[in-house]
Amino acid sequence: MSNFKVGIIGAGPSGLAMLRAFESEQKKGNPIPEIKCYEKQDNWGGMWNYTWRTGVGKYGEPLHGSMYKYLWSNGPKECLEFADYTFMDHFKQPISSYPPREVLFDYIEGRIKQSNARDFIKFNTVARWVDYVEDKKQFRVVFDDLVKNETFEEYFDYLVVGTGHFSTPNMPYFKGIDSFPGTVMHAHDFRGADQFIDKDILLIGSSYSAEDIGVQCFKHGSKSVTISYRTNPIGVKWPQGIEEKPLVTHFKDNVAYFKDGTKKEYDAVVLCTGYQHKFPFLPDNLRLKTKNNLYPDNLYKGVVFNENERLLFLGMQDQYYTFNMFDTQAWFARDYMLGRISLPNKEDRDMDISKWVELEKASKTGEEHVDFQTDYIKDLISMTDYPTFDLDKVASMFKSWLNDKETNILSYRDKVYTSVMTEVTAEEHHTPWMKELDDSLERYLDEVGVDEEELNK
Ligand code: FAD
Ligand code: NA7
Repeated sequence: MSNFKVGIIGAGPSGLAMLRAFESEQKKGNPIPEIKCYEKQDNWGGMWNYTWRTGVGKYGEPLHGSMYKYLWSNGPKECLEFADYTFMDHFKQPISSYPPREVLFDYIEGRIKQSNARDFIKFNTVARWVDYVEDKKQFRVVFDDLVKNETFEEYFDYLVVGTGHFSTPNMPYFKGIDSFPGTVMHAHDFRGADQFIDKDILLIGSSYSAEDIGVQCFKHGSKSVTISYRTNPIGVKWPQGIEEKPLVTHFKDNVAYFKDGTKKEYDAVVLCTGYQHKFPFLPDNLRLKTKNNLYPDNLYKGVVFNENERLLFLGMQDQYYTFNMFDTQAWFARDYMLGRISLPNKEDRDMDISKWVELEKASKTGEEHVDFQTDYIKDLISMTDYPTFDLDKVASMFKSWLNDKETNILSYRDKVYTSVMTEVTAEEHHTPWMKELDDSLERYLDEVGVDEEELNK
């Protein structure tokens, strides 16, 4: 064992990628440091670990989960596939390109279950506070064991933060919303469309959450869906029943007034206004301060905190790529901690960061953003032994996906893509997505779809 100690906060896909990276090193017979991972929920999987709860969890902690029932992957699974554990490795048969949440959870869990990673994770344990102890060159981390209701501390030479950034809502105020008589919630608390059946629903925001919650509510039977945008509309061809309007100016009772002078009555408002990067356990000098960007400032290679290079962050970017990007970051983080990758001096790191930040600023379209993140991952992969894969092909799948959504937002999930890892083409799901109301793993793997009569309705 290498004689240093690594603390990982969070056992979502990013934290698990870190554990996997060290495991792959250990399997080669190489020494690894002492590792401990702390997770505030009672299971791994991060966002993919669905909870019915809202507000606070069992132990009174702010609830992490923002996922909801009937959530299906919003991008092709072929774009997020692990290079070292493919969908074929896990399911042993081709599956569709857009699986539901439970299926993706199963896949994430399948890889990590192959190792003894669970032994390294302490669940129901929340990181409360971190100090950097300069003379020891270590982090002192204060944790709460939520089950025992006990506080304890640990020291680490490196600290890896993988706590996600789609959990703490950004909740803007709109004049008059305080007296809106119906439901008002943030997307973080949305748990499924059931309560919005036959309702007129207003979604504020024009990104992934607004698009997906809007389409789900339409699918499950909302009377009407309005999506209100601040800067740009989503701009796809919407079916009758979903419309986009410019920003709400104010509310009066149950009526929303919009910038274009129109107004409409609503039963419910869902704020799909994004999330804050929030690290209540980090002091000011160790805190990453960023909006939801493709290249957060102050992170060298998107991972190493530039003010204290023993503090690492995983998964803090806005995401086209997800699971495989977290892997490439974790492999980079591992090799850096093992001393195989040396850091340039701070001035050169600043220059490297600025280069990426400027490149992001210059990229405007969805396609350019895909290219940006692809180049970022290529850069990371070139530095480690993470199995390389055809990133240009993945980028072109992302671009087709963007196009598929524009062509038909209701059926893009019926498309199939080919894995660059296995060259296996996905199987069409047995039921068109718009007709599939059951998102369980059991139903998904069932070979029988809805009957013809249902389909033709
Ligand atoms: P998370 O998954 O958020 O995990 C962070 C973990 O850290 C959690 O388990 C949390 O409990 C733990 N934690 C937080 N604070 C503490 C603390 N103080 N102490 C201890 N533990 C702590 N991605 C896709 O690829 N496809 C999709 O279709 C998709 N849909 C999404 C839909 C929604 C509604 C949301 C919110 C996200 C979606 N994502 C999707 C993105 C998703 O966030 C990533 O796939 C992935 O879960 C990010 O992994 P992570 O480990 O970085 O963060
Ligand atoms: P995003 O992608 O960060 O988008 C946030 C959206 O909220 C975006 O359209 C913003 O508009 C809008 N926003 C933010 N503040 C306001 C205010 N004050 N008024 C109106 N609109 C506002 O978050 P999402 O929740 O959509 O997606 C996050 C993840 O969840 C994603 O990875 C998914 O997979 C699921 P802007 O364009 O900035 O004007």
